[in-house]
Amino acid sequence: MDKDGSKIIFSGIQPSGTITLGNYIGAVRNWPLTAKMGRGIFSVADLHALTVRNKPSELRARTLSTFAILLASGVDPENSIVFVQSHVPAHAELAWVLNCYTMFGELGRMTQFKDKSKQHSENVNAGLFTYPALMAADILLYDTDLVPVGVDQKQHVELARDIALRFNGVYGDVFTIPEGYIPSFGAKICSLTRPDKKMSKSDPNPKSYISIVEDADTIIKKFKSAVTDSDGRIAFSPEKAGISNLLTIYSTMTGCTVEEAVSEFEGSGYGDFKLAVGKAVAEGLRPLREKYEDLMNNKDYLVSVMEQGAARAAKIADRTLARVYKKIGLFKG
Ligand code: ATP
Ligand code: LTN
Repeated sequence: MDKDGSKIIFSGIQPSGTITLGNYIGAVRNWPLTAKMGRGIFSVADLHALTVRNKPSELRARTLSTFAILLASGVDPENSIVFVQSHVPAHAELAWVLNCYTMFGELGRMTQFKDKSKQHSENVNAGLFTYPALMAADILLYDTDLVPVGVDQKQHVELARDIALRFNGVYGDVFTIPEGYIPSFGAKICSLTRPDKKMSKSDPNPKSYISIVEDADTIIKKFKSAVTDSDGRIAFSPEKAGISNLLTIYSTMTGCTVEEAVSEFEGSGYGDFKLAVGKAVAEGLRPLREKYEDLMNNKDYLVSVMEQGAARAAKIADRTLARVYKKIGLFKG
């Protein structure tokens, strides 16, 4: 909660690749909307992206472009705080403290850790394991009430709650207990090539995801080749993962319900349906793409927003960190 009683909304996104339609529908699109419920604080989680090996120049470039995408998606730096995680040292500092209040067993149960350690079996580093403690630090530094995320991050937000409750149990009411804010629809957009898997920006197959800033022709082409099934019916059901995913995407991008989408395409072939979804997405993302291109041509502006955001975030975060250090007994002369 903010000093004036308004709700604090915090979320983050890793600059681990190009922002996908899944990231947009499941999370980023909801950030400016939830920010209207109180005060929004949003971060490009570059420290989290270090759990896999990056080319330094690429990580730097992706951090800038992810930041631009947040602004292009409607996050307003006047009303919200937008910043890069590593620009506010309190995140790494609180993460260390929280590591000492997070159990080995809890971290080992995290699905993302299990999945990613299979995906990167050559580099199962300690950062990958303690990733949720850094995410808890991100959230708890700002007295966050709500955390808008896709469904895959629900477990991490719940762990942040558990860590906060454990800490408060020892030291009193130090942290606000956060809650996840998961959209009732579109919280898991699936891969276009493997509709049983979530769409992921670090997927090695670029046909599996839509980057929200790619050109209209590429978007339409990817939808045309999306994997579906062979029974030819347009219906929403668990056995029809590919078609259901496309219906979800269509309805979230156009604002209609799934039922309306199903009746709109009743009797159509898969080819026409996929083309219509592709066009709706390409068209729906057009304003975002144009704003993004403008912003990327104005790097000085982006850097100045980043600096302002970091200064505003640090003011809040440093206060929380000082409160924590005092409570746990770190000496200050
Ligand atoms: P990576 O592939 O590097 O793990 P990612 O695509 O899963 O990345 P994150 O940075 O981990 O993206 O997630 C950013 C936000 O987007 C989170 O709130 C997450 O829940 C949400 N999100 C990610 N993928 C999807 C998806 N396929 N559908 C809905 N929401 C998603
Ligand atoms: N781990 C998140 C990104 C993230 C985040 C956060 C989300 C980093 N810090 C704080 C919500 C709150 C992910 O999506 N992989």
